[in-house]
Amino acid sequence: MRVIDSHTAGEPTRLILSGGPDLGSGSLAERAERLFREHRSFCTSVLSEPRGHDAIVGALLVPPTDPGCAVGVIYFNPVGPLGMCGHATIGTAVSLHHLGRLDRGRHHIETPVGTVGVHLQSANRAAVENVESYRYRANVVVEVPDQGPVTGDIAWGGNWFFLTSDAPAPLTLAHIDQLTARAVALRLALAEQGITGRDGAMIDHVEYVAPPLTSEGHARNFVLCPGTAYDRSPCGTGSAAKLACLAADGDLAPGVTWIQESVIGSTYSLQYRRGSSGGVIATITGTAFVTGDTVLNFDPADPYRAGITTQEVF
Ligand code: PYC
Repeated sequence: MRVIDSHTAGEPTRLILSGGPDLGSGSLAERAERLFREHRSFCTSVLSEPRGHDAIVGALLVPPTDPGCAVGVIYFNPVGPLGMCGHATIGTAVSLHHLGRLDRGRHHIETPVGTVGVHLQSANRAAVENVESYRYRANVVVEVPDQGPVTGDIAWGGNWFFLTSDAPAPLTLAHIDQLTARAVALRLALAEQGITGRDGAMIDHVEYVAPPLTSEGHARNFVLCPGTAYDRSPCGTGSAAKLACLAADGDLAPGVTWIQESVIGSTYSLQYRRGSSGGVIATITGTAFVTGDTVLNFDPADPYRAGITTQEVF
């Protein structure tokens, strides 16, 4: 199986070029669902140890249903499919350019939650025009065991997020273990208390937000992804969800630049325009680098060929 590895603002993407399962026809949402239902060991074998680690996001190239799209992509991490993925879209565009398969300029990419725009500005920099994002509920209080009440907003940015400024520790690498443990407990409490996204959708990302630590940043975040890995980048879909909340509060006007810092200090530059359904269309600009062009081997005799994993979403 040939893969191209990259990182976007520190967050890794593994683009699968060949050797993936045949997902048949249907919408990308149907094919993404089929990927995890019928080919789970493929997902864990490609992403989990010993070939990978929990933070890697897979990007499986599939034929798009819309002939106007350059490619279709299904994003997934070791515990399940993602709707959209900002960092992996930037990584995919940069990796396809590295292979000579995508020219600089504007393209469309089909994802399970809709078509996004990609403007490949240079060999390493791309701007993603995301699906429409919106705040679903504001000032939601969740009772978290050993933490007390935590207040936050629920927003859609291509995945579901609970965003809160009730961070348990400074958003720095020195506090990763504490941030992760608290965010996992918060996500579990959301599920146990029936607090969901629209139509009962599970909230699988938790985003702590705090003031920036650099002079150019506007805010810093820590984002827990499905499973227990945190996003090394500022999380493209999480940053879009943040912009939807800022727009809903009247705290950021369309077209104004927002610099979002991640917990490792990497940044995305964002702006938004109004969407047709009352939300925002965020543009997420970031930088990616190709780190490997690899052939993965799967030896039938290898007891760990399907990866080492016990993790469920929680
Ligand atoms: O960049 O949208 C993102 C993302 C989601 C999960 C990991 N990265």
